[in-house]
Amino acid sequence: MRKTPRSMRLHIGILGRRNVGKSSILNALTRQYVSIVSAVPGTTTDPVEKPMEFLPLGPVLFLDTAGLDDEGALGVQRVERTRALLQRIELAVLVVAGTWGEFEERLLEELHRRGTAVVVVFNKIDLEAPSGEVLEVLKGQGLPVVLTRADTGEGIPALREALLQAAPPAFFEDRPILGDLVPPGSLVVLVVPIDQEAPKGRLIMPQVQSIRELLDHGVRCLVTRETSLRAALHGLVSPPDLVVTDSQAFLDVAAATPEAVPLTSFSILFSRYRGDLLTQVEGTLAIETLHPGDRVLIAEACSHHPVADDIGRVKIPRWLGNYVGGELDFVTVQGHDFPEDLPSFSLAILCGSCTLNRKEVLGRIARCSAAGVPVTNYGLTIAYSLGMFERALAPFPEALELLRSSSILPRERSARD
Ligand SMILES: Nc1nc2c(ncn2[C@@H]2O[C@H](COP(=O)(O)OP(=O)(O)O)[C@@H](O)[C@H]2O)c(=O)[nH]1
Ligand code: SF4
Ligand SMILES: [Mg+2]
Repeated sequence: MRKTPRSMRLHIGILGRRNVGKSSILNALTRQYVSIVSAVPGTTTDPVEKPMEFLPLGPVLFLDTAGLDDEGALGVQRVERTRALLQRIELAVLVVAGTWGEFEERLLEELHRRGTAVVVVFNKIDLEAPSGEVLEVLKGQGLPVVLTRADTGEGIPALREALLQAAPPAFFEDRPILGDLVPPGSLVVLVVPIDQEAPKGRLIMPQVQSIRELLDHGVRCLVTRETSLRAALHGLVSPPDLVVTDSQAFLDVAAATPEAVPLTSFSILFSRYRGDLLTQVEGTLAIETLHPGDRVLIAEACSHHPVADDIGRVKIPRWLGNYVGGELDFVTVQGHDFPEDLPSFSLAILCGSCTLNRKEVLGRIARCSAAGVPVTNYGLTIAYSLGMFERALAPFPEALELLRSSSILPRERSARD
């Protein structure tokens, strides 16, 4: 991700008068000392640019600016430089401390004129809270408003979520599912079990989308059931470059696939495509610290009718319970329901979320993160509890790096019953 070019990153500008806490907000959001904070107005002179992998949005470029109310000959130059930045900013954080005035009103008008998405932040709420009247007017205009104390971090998780919600929809489109994992001309084997969960007469969307994307990228693609995988692999003159399976067939497929061939699941591909793979890999590691009786949330994005050996109601509870060494307290929600009492859960497991768009999935991940609840998904949970987490992450070097640098090591055992 560090290689993402600047132009592809969402440009988030932090704007407002001098000394309202813009640099402090940037530092709190990034949890780094990126920009100098000082009680002396006008400390940030040249705009500070910080490219980073920002959860939950992904690759962004933060632009911390000099106050737009700077004075004097130098001050005027700084204001001009900041104004020039306005045309690059796609999402503006308009920071106010205390009173919303003429200055903020004009800045907001200019941002609207440019079509820039805006989140309003009232900072320094320990010193002065915004008036209820102003809040109502701003919210009445449909503007997201967040109250923060940048020096203590209060309100920063809410600001993260507001940024996610306000980000332009185009930012969430056009991510690859798997076409970028292998070069054109290579061969990918897709393993599709035809079991009682498979819909009659068709394939499901993640499978269809994967096939189409591979074709678009000039990659050859072989689709087979898990029962025919060995024969299919045997018939090839050289091993495939990647195998992708339905998570439920992981063990059989892993047994049939040579160790040297990268293997993953559709659901793990979807964690990267629709959600945030690295956050969910980190969340999966929390399985290691689960105890029997802990509450685990299973959040399915659609309201499909559960079948006898349902993945979310039967298989995952069984595999995870086996791994943990006792029964867990599972709560299942479906569709757009998402529980209010999130902090009571020790782990949240999202389904493949094939019916949600990326923004919604990132919203769920952000809500869990803000509540301090580790969050994972079906494929990652299954791979982990079946003792093949590292293998299932083979196609994603960054995820492997994260796993290897973690202090938690998955046990070398499987929950297979
Ligand atoms: N009391 C209080 N002080 C804050 C808060 N946020 C920032 N500050 C302080 O306000 C001063 C200006 O902050 P800075 O981030 O440099 O403002 P900028 O000029 O807008 O970038 C510094 O002394 C910060 O420590 C807050 O929420 N409450
Ligand atoms: S939305 Fe979730 S539960 Fe529904 S079909 Fe897709 S992955 Fe399965
Ligand atoms: Mg500053």
